Amino acid sequence: MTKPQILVARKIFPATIAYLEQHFEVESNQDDASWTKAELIARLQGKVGAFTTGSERIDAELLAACPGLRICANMAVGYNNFDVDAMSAAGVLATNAPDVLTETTADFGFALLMATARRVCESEHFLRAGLWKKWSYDMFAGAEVHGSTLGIIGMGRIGQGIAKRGAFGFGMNVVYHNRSQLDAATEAECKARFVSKEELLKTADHVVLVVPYSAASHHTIGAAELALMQPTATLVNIARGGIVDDAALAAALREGRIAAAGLDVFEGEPKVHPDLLTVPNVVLTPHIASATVATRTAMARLAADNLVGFLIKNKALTPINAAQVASK
Ligand code: 8YV
Repeated sequence: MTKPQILVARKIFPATIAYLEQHFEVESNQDDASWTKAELIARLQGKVGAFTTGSERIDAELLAACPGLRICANMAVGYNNFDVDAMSAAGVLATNAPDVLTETTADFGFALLMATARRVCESEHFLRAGLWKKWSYDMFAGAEVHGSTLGIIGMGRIGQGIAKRGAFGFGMNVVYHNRSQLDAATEAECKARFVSKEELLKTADHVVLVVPYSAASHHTIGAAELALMQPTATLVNIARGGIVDDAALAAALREGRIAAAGLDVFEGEPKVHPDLLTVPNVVLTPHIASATVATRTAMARLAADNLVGFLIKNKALTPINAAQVASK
């Protein structure tokens, strides 16, 4: 019997490819670069499934050009690369990779918060440049973390992980803002208090962004929101590029309107706004919040299992639009 054909849009673990090859005829991207949309469409011809990694845009134009496609499995919890309405209309299942990355991503959020508040990268560059000649009372004096106020915007699974680290690990006073308030039991588990976005921005010593990207969350933090923050406050973005207005942030950092920022995601990444590259008080990392070997392996396996589950066993593990596709 011939196996169903699938496409793996980016280079991934050889073990994941080997696993997929047990079930499918697999064409996979072996290049370090991503394919253009035209290349992706060309390679999707004849394929019933696509393994995507969070950056391939799956929209009405692509779906119309690939009528045989039945599922796209994202190796990412975020799925703003999917036009889910267009996928549902075309009867194409969308799946993501939640849960397996929650704790690892929360760890990284905290790593970035610590590095930002305590000026870890700035001081390391100073040392490497041979500039450390003497002790000085205010050398790289940063912002206190323990006992300070942590403000989390976006209180999903990862936001809750960060809240627990802050509250129980560092004795922080945790406030959060979210589309809807969490139930009392979850709030107690996280030791976190719901506040308005405005109150959070005005009172938090450290603001961490963990909201999914959508048209509604575009520029959740822009010039107006930065103006509400304290000049001693720090901002961390591990959510998505586009949640922060990077140009406005670079200006606020340069002018000392906030103390520092830690960014793992950028508008238009892998390009980074040039102004962010020239301000010293920002820690910049290349979208690696989920990047441990174990977690990336688990994410790849879950995306692969969604393809196997849906195309072979008729049931995906973590579908996004199962009901809409079933009703087609
Ligand atoms: C991914 C992420 O590594 O899961 C997400 O939403 O942002 C990261 O964990 C990224 O999308 C590339 O796969």
